[in-house]
Amino acid sequence: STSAFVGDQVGYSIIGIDPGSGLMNATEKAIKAYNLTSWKLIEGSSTAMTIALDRAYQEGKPIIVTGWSPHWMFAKYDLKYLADPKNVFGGDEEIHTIARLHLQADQPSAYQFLDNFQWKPADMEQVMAKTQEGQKPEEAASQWVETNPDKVNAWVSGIPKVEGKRLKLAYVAWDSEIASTHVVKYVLESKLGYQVDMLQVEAGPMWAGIASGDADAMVAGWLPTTHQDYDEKFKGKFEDLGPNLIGTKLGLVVPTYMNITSIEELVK
Ligand code: PBE
Repeated sequence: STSAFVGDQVGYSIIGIDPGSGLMNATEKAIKAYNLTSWKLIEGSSTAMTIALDRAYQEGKPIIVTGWSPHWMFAKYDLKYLADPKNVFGGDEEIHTIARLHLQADQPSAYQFLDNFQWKPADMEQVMAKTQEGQKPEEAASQWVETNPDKVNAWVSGIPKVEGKRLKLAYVAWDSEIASTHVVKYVLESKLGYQVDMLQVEAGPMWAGIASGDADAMVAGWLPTTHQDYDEKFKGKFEDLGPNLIGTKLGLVVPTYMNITSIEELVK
């Protein structure tokens, strides 16, 4: 019957996140690449997406969302990525730390720590899980830092403490970046003596803010594919300190109870 087709089941809607995120751009590309002409991508936010997912999941209803890893939703629900045979969503992605120009000369201690900062998807997921359970991001971050002294010491050992210095971190309210940015802020403040301001913006302004020097750094640069447009647009106006996390993934995500495995099956 026609009502069995997944498009009819979900109203030809893919639940997206914030416009300007790499994931939304990639999904628009996927809609073209796979010829999903009757489908629409719904703009919203990370929070709205997870609320819609939770609601559908509780009722066992079909839903297609834009998703990424690391993310707490894969621990909370049984989910799967739809296969992406055209590789629109990219392969191995890394999250990079991006600094404004001259940060090394102006703030050597912060720069050195930011350059050292790197962790694993499982680390980030621990912080995200706590936040999801209802802890404030500040508490989840400080708790993680204080219970992982070996990892944290490796980031800060030998770096001179500062006094009376401020630093501005830009970030987007993606669950993964809320976790990482709060951890970095807490380490800068509690271990190195900085006072850190967090500037919450959208993806484009985040990159623009580093390029213009309005913000000092961010730990949310998804490369080489997700933020490729921003990377190219601002080339030469920032310093890439390399990956702080390796092992990410992006794509279209559905509950495992849905009888579908590939984006190609969305074509009627
Ligand atoms: N995300 C999470 C971001 C990067 C971090 C996948 C939602 C994006 O730009 O799409």
